[in-house]
Amino acid sequence: MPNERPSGIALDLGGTKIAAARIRDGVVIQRLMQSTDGAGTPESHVARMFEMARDLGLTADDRIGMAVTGRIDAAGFWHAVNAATLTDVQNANLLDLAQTAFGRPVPILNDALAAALAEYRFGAGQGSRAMAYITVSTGVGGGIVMDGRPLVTDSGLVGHVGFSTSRVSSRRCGSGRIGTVESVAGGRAIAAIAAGRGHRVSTAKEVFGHWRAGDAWAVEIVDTAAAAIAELIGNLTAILGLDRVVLGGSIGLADGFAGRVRHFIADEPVLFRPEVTTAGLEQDSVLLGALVGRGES
Ligand code: ADP
Ligand code: BMX
Repeated sequence: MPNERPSGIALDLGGTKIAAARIRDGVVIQRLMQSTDGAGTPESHVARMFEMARDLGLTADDRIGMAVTGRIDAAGFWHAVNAATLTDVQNANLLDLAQTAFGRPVPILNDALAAALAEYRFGAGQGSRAMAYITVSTGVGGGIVMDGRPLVTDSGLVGHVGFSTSRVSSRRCGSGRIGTVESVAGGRAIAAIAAGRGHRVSTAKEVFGHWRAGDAWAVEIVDTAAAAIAELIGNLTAILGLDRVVLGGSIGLADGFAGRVRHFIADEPVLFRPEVTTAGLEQDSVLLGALVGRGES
């Protein structure tokens, strides 16, 4: 797999925010951010990303890479798995929409898979033989790289680890599954759990503010999320024989969160405890991965 340091414009559409960046030789030199319209149509999401690329000085020669939350199938169709995150994205021909808007082919990847690829090549995944990247962000997503190769399937569902279940959850999530990791550890879920218990917060970031202040209710919610992620890591290790897990996303990268995940992993037998690190590229993993792609072109 080539370790070329990419240049061009990278787009990262998550459940909460859209990031767009101009990258030169693997370094983000300019970045724009907007909030995601969860009710937007596929066309409107692509139009927003195009405007952001234009604001970064898009030229006809720029290479573009796009990574999005949701499942991308082999034909380049885009589907929200958690239908509550993007309420109007099902079976949309993203490959075609992006190519039409940008006037050139645009490689498209799931956001967590993109980040996994970038971390494997340039970040905290280097040298791993069996690595999972887990994003704890609006949802909980994943990308898996085995012996240097990403796990991919025609459905694009592989790696959607947030939709596996956890002992500490009984909530239904927007995938329709009950007791998922995402329904207890994703940012949307953390905010909804807190609000449902009567706390005056509307985002996970605010819950983390209370957690830092030592408020017992927030400690309980954040620890439950961390325990679910630790359990997920144990489960994935049993299935895939992971030697390393890289945590990303704004919650995965939040100061102290990885420490709580490691605290709960310590309860697992040693065989089920891979090395757990945070993303070496921090918030840039998805952007870099979007641009570098799977490396087959
Ligand atoms: P996206 O899911 O769009 O890729 P993020 O990785 O930023 O975006 O994840 C968004 C979630 O992270 C939201 O639920 C938000 O409230 C939460 N969040 C953002 N910043 C922080 C922070 N510093 N600490 C904890 N949670 C955060
Ligand atoms: C969800 C799922 C994944 C995504 C993950 C992280 C949807 C819309 N998204 O599990 O495809 O990789 O969230 O995405 O079904 P983010 O929005 O939290 O960055």
